[in-house]
Amino acid sequence: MNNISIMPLSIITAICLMTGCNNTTNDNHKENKNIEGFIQSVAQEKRRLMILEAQASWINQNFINDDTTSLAALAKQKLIEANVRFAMDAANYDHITVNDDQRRTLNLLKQSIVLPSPLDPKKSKKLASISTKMNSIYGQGTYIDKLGTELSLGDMAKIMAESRDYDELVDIWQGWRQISVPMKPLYTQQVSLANEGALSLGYQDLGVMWRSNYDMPAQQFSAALDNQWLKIKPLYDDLNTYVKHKLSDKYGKDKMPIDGTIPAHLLGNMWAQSWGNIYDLVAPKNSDPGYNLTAQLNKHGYDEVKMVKTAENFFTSIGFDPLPDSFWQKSLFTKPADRDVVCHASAWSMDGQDDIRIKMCIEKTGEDFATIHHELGHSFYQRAYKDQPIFYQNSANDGIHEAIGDTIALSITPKYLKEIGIIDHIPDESKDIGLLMKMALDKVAFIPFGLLVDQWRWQVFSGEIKPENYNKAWWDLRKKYQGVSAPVTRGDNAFDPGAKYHIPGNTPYSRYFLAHIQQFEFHRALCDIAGNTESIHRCSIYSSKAAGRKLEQMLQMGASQPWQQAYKVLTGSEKMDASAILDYFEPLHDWLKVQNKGDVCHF
Ligand code: X8Z
Ligand code: ZN
Repeated sequence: MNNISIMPLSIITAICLMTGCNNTTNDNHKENKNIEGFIQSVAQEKRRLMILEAQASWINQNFINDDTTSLAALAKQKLIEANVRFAMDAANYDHITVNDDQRRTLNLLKQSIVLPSPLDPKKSKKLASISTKMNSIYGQGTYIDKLGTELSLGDMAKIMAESRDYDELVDIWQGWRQISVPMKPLYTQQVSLANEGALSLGYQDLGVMWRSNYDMPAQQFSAALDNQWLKIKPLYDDLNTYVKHKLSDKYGKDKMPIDGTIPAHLLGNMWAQSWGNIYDLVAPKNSDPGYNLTAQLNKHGYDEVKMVKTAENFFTSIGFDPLPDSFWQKSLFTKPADRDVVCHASAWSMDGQDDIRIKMCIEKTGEDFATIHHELGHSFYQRAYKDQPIFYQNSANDGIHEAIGDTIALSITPKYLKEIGIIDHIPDESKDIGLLMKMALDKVAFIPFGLLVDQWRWQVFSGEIKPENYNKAWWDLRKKYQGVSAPVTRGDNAFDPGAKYHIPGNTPYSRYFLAHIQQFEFHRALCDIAGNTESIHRCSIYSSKAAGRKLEQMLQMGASQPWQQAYKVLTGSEKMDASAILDYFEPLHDWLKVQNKGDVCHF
């Protein structure tokens, strides 16, 4: 390692074997000095490389072209190589007595690399270049439809949300999936290189490495996810059955047989991952809340900046400091007309300090209003932990990072919308089933998708799914967990997982599964602190300083302690608990069972 001036522990051990090394007090003191020196030099080097990588990647994703892709790949390569070296050096301290804090830092250094490369610089260069290239392919992806119109992903997302024309939806659905065909050989190569990297760090494969990042053995983590899913499955199954009947009414039994799987293009979303956009097709009679958030935002003249300002105002109402000026100057809120950008919403901390930004091609819809809150959850988290050492500048587990903004968005209730002037009347309780239905289409429908993406990836990394079966295995899992199927036969070269941002983007996905359960726990805990007396789905923590203080207390801990401790600060418990989401949706679940008249799930 270039600028780290410690003696590798392997050498210390060898010298001790020769000399006896019986002066333990002195040795422990020396080791401690060594470890502190090691940690500090790593912190310095890591910060330097992370800033360079963030800058190169920001520019690349805001101005995608061959040059920026190549520069971003270089910066990524340097960071990955350094992270792998840090992890290997950290392993040298495995059998040395260090304090708890130092042990946690060393463990984080060894575990939290998303894409480990082999040590060979040729291979690490290849890995960084493949991964940056796939990101750019995704960001530049478009589809030219039958009329010759070039459609961006945003254009297509709008059609998927709004069109009720079966054939048009099929066309758009398959059109977007053409962008991922060239990714398949790249992805296959990437799996093999990253697996080699994981192996050199002592993990069986990359999936095991990803699963080892949750303050529990990797095996236990997979079991914990399955366990949570089994609790939520009965609610999901009843929602799926109800939706299937409604789609059958709309499109006919030939297109949507009630004993079949749901064709993936009918659910209002490009990936069939959240279904809120087909609320109009499934809205419960007599219990519709009577307003449409998208329409209300437009009616009140909300533009992109006003939408972000309104979300910021929620956070400041509960006691967080406003976002810095640089956030407003440097963020990207609208899709530029003149260049390719990666539009998928993301939140960035450029320097681990105050330079925080979001990048999002905002559409003026209720859906994007919620996503803005999601992104600001990341931003306020990043700010809250900025005084932690660099190793702890992260969430307690990755699900929690994803859950914070969503937790706040659960407080976008009719009462809150009236308070800020977006709606005029609060619908009475007889309309709650409609509100819960809309929320369930977004949140409950997502849960099996949140689980299956990494089920697929873990099996790909372990070799259980071979490249020739990548696509078939993807659809097998879609069927098994979601009861969703491809609307048309997929070609031999199709690589449908690649058409989902997080596959070329290499973002682990279990985090969203966790977040969709955790956010209901956090919401319940914060509503208790805020003194809520209404049903949990009617609670908004808007303006509750007490709730904000408790939330901030957890956020400030960053990753300094096992996630169970952070959890305890907010929820009083060290365990994930699906009862919060089940309680939230209990009235809807009871209602669904009556509607389904005992019809069970058929997929
Ligand atoms: O990717 C995201 C966020 C950025 S972290 C917009 N989400 C997942 C997705 O879009 O697939 C939020 C929900 C799930
Ligand atoms: Zn996120």
